[in-house]
Amino acid sequence: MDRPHPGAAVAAALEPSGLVLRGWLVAEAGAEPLLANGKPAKAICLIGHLGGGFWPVFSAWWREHPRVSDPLDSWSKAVIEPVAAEAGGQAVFPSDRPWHPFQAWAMKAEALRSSPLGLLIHPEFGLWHGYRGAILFAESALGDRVSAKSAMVGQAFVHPCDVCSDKPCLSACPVGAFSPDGFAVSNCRSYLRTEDGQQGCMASGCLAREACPVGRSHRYSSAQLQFHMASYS
Ligand code: B12
Ligand code: SF4
Ligand code: SF4
Repeated sequence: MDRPHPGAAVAAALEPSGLVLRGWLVAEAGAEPLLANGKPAKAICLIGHLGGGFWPVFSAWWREHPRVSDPLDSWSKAVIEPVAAEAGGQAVFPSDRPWHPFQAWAMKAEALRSSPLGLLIHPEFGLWHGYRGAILFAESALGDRVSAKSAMVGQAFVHPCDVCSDKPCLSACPVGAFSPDGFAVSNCRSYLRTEDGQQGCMASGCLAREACPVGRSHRYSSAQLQFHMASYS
């Protein structure tokens, strides 16, 4: 007999952290991530945030652990690893090498699409969301049984960027880092080291991300934006 689906228990266990269960997918045959026992994972449960709801919880934890390295990654592990163990799965994280394809997973779990910036855009939360981990499971039925119910999967989906004729995100970057060839990381990072960059994007967040009109009410706080920019630059 099937064991009870762990989805509801995972979602409930995450609640105090401000993180949310973002969705489920069945691992692609031939591209399954491996479990610690060397066997392929069959179902993947994605965990992340919609808006900055987790920030106050993380900030309080960080004040109590001021010397920890990579604070957001460390907090994510402290939150998600026990939830994964209780659910009978194995936690993996976006910053761990080799990188797991979190964005490719997310496009299957939630039917999201890529924006011209490389970030996935959510119809309600815009560019203001991200991923903090995933739980891998050995049983494919878990993914099947929930992905069929996932809110956006299989429904008519209007990609916000398709109906955004002006695309202000593409003209907002002071060094034109976004082009059809991709994201010029070195142009961006060099600019961030200048006086203008320190007072602009480093202080108030990536101007290209800021220019997007979708989901603006879910924009991160200044403290969160500064934290992400400092970790990225
Ligand atoms: C390497 C990396 C970067 C690199 C290079 C990005 C690149 N050119 O590919 C750098 C350091 C530049 C970067 C920057 C940022 N990143 Co980044 N990054 C990653 C990381 C760790 C690996 C990406 C990867 O190669 N995966 C392996 C391939 C096989 O997986 P994939 O899903 O199939 O690959 C997709 C991406 O590579 C994507 N992609 C291609 N070009 C670009 C360009 C950018 C800017 C991004 C974000 C993605 C992207 O397209 C692929 C197909 O979907 C992921 C986490 C992860 N494990 O995926 C985060 C991730 C993609 N990054 C993320 C974010 C938020 C950012 C930043 C906004 C951080 C910040 N400042 O807040 C910045 C954006 C730049 C800016 N100006 O602010 C988020 C995206 C969330 C979302 N809404 O989609 C992720 C998923 C991390 C997370 N914890 O959620 N990032
Ligand atoms: S500004 Fe328009 S094109 Fe750019 S990310 Fe937002 S919706 Fe998409
Ligand atoms: S952080 Fe600033 S320089 Fe870098 S891509 Fe965004 S707008 Fe351009």
